Amino acid sequence: MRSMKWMGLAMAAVVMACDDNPVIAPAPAPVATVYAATGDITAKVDEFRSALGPSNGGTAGEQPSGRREINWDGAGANPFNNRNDFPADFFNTNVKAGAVYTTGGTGFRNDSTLFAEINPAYATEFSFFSPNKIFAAVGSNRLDQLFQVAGQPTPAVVRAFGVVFSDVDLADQTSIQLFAKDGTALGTYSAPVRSDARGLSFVGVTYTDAIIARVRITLGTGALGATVNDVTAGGAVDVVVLDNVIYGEPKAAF
Ligand SMILES: [Ca+2]
Ligand SMILES: [Ca+2]
Ligand SMILES: [Ca+2]
Repeated sequence: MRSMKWMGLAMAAVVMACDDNPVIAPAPAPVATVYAATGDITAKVDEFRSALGPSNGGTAGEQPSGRREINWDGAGANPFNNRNDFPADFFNTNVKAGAVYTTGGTGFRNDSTLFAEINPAYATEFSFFSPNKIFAAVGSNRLDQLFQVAGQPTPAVVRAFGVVFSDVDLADQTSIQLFAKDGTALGTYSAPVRSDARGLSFVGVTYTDAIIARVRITLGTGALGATVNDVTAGGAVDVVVLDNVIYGEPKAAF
């Protein structure tokens, strides 16, 4: 069976060669559309939202189109705020938005104090996009977002992903890296360096089809810490945190 298949391919190649068209082109790589902004990022974030469609909020079940968005600000998260044990699956159990997180660190923190309880100096570095909670991994500057059908444990894929970051000081250190469901890396997209007093940056990517199964979010060059100061505050680490996470409707990944 296998050899017959090969013969068939060989014959096809000969036929194509006779046709003056000897090159069998591989399938083209998916084309990404990138949205990036720093300074006043509102218009670019709105443009990205519009490209994805209306918000499906915390509606359970796979919706035909639209987007999901996590702003970390809802009252439902209050019991977990300003602690280092924010539930990794909060945004597909408590709130059915199809997002789960992993990290090589020790946990996650949803923070209403600009992380001042970790390090008082952070309050002058960080700001929020949506008032007033912001988010980071604990013990690591990396976290991965995986997708599930909203309210279900079914693995899912999305066609778009974007993040608002706070206090990106160094170029090409804060990024989103996208992976397909077979683990193939689709691309890495850096957030622009901050450019105004508020210090927010945005980067987002859309594809035509839902092909993103996992996103690695890298926040600057090191984890937050009581003795870890930012590069613009006399320290050696570019500390960065995130606010709004915006992504396409999670579709069951068969
Ligand atoms: Ca927020
Ligand atoms: Ca800074
Ligand atoms: Ca920084």
